[in-house]
Amino acid sequence: MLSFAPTSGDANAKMECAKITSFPVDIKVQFKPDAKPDDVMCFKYYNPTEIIMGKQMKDWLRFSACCWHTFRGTGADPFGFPTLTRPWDDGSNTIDNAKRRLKVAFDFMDKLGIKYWTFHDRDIAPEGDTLEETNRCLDEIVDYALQLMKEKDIKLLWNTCNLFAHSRYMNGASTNPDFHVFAYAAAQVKKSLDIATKMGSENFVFWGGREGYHTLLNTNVRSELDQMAKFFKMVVAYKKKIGFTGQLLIEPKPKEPSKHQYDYDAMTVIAFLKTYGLDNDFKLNIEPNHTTLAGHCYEHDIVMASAYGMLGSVDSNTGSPDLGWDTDQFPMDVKSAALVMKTIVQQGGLTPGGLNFDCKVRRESTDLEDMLIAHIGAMDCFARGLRIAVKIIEDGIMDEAVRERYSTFESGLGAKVKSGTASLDDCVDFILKNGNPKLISGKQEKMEAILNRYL
Ligand code: XLS
Ligand code: CA
Ligand code: CA
Repeated sequence: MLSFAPTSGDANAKMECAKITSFPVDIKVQFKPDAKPDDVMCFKYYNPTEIIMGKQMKDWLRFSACCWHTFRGTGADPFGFPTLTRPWDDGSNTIDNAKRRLKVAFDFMDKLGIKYWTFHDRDIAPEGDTLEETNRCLDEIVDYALQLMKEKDIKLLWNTCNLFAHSRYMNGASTNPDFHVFAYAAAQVKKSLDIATKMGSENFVFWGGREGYHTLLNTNVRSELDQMAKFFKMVVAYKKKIGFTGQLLIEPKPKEPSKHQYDYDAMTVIAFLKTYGLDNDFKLNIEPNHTTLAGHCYEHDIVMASAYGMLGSVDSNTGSPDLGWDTDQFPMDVKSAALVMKTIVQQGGLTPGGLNFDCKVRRESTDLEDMLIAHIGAMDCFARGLRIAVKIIEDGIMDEAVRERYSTFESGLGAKVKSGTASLDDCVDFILKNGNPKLISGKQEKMEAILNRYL
């Protein structure tokens, strides 16, 4: 979600801000495999150029920092004022402030060795009173961002449109019952696709926070889903028209801010894409924080999307499964990271997608160094996850156990069923000949115990 820095009326503070053009912690984060546990300003597991399973670690992991949380987050929540004041941000809605923020952001990524970034159109540039004025601001900032990208050799993993914060989108964007709002959203997306093309973005994301409903009493769900599909068809046509080569991605989320969101989870989105004939044009950007919000385990949507060849990218964060809302925390759980990386490695990587840190430091994490520690910790967690995943894959014990579990579909009538050439009558004959099936243990505890040996 977008949040905005506090406005500072203090003229001296504003002048001090204006002088800051780099992230004010002097560091270039290094790989130190022998680091002690409390040395958290270095990587213990992430060694970007080390070759693992035929690829450099940085190419398996493709880390990206996000603008909205990391550089627009203020720590404000529905019950409390901002706690995170950043010395480079004067809180003004000006181009100068937007440029300075971006300059510091690129310096921050450079210090971490992060080679990709992501943004919403409205995080990086001020919104004006009209579409034309807003687009002018955006153009100026995009040109500036292109300079910074070149200077620091940082690429755009994806950009996206904020189609949820402005009051015009309170009833949705493409699913809005009012065509006027649909058209505004389309105009906004067109501009962002032009920007994506100009910036060489490798992907483009749609997250439909208000594409859903609060009550079915005022909602025609079929009309709204048909509208969303038409909107995406227009996007595909425009993508072809301008020659944008990036991957289009949809990001599932079950709820928040809407009570029910149409892009509920991976399988819902895949079914939507297949229903409307859009499945060759889109893949999924999976955020595990949203997966747990949908009532699944952390890696569920990553595994489901990958199983159908639809895993495009990952918003690498976590929620607190004991809560019912979207906390966007930094991913620090090694076991989850290992399971995610196992799926990613087994599908051959995420390119052109990546691991985007759609995460915010806690409201209480008020030191500037917390921003660095959070990213370093999350990068190292996924690097360790990658190392563990590769070991599990190379040993093959767990995959062999799963293969063996389905082996009765590899020969005889099982194989005929698998190839689609068997009938119900064949199955009856099989049972008459072979009698009742035996109970075969699922071996859950054995699998859990084996996994623990790798962690
Ligand atoms: C919100 C989403 C959002 C998308 C991009 O919950 O995670 O930030 O990733 O609009
Ligand atoms: Ca996200
Ligand atoms: Ca989220």
